[in-house]
Amino acid sequence: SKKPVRVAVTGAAGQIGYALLFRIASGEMLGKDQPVILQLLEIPDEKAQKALKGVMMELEDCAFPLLAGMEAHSDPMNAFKDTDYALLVGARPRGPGMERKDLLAANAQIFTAQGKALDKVASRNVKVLVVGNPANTNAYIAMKSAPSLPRKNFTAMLRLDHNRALSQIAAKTGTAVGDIEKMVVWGNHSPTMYADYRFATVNGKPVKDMINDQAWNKDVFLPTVGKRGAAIIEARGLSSAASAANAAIDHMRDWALGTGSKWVTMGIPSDGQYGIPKDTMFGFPVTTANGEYTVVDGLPIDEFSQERINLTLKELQEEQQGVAHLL
Ligand code: NAX
Repeated sequence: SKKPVRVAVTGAAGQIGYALLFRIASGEMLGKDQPVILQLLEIPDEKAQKALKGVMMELEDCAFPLLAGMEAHSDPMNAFKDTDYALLVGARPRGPGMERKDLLAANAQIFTAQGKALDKVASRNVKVLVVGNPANTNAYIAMKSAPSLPRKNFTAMLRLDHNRALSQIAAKTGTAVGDIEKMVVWGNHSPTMYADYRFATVNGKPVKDMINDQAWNKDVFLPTVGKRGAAIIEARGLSSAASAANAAIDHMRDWALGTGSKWVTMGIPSDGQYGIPKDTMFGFPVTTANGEYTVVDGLPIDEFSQERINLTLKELQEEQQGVAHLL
């Protein structure tokens, strides 16, 4: 049987953690033949550590055959030791009266420390996914704080936006979500993201021809996908957790195991594609194979799309400038 791999998860006692860990341990992320060792990180706070122990008790009680080990940590230098995968879920939420720049600064502190720890102790091939918000900028900070690791190892989660877009298109066109291909979400994981179905097909037929309604795109589809997180909070009284965990599983599984020719969206450091400045952590269409992703390059960008891409890029650049002095 395969040698176990190490999977670090931060914010492990939080709501996304609770929807995520059981699926990793059951093999849904890395395959039903891949044993995993979970290296779980929470803040040193007594309540958080105690809650983490409770989650670990439940993981034990599942008797997952693939769960080869489990550790609780409060220091990233221990949690990230030799880790092959790191899912950075924990982040500082916006508190009452907290300004955007305070939120950025609080998270910059967390992700600088975690980036440095990954740099020192993680596997040199570690695959990092940042879920904690602001996800793109947190991933950017971690990447910049880990200069000895390849830049391409750092990614941000746009997959929830991608999956939300797929479901909206399936509902609109009356088709099966699994038959839709070539969806793209450009930019930041925020309401400025640009979900783009211009290239999407259902069983080979162009989605654009099936919808052919630019007003629906602009006035219904984009706001629905962009504000879906807020709609979930409004309905559930809590932010998206199971769907976020599901997206994290999709992202890591596709990165690790490959998509073939299927397009998926990942937030990755730009190499300059589509005029996005180098290192900007930006949602791009990618395909994956052999543990590596490749940007789907050379797609035509029309005027409307360029405007939307510029808007989400501008927001990301402002976020990055907001933390530049902390790096
Ligand atoms: P919770 O507040 O339920 O859990 C977060 C957990 O992280 C807490 O247990 C907290 O103690 C822990 N934590 C905080 N700082 C930490 C640190 N420095 N090291 C280790 N652990 C730390 O939040 P949850 O609903 O699980 O959401 C987690 C993050 O995901 C939030 O930042 C949230 O905004 C973000 N999301 C990102 C999404 C995306 O698509 N990229 C979608 C869902 C979600 O909103």
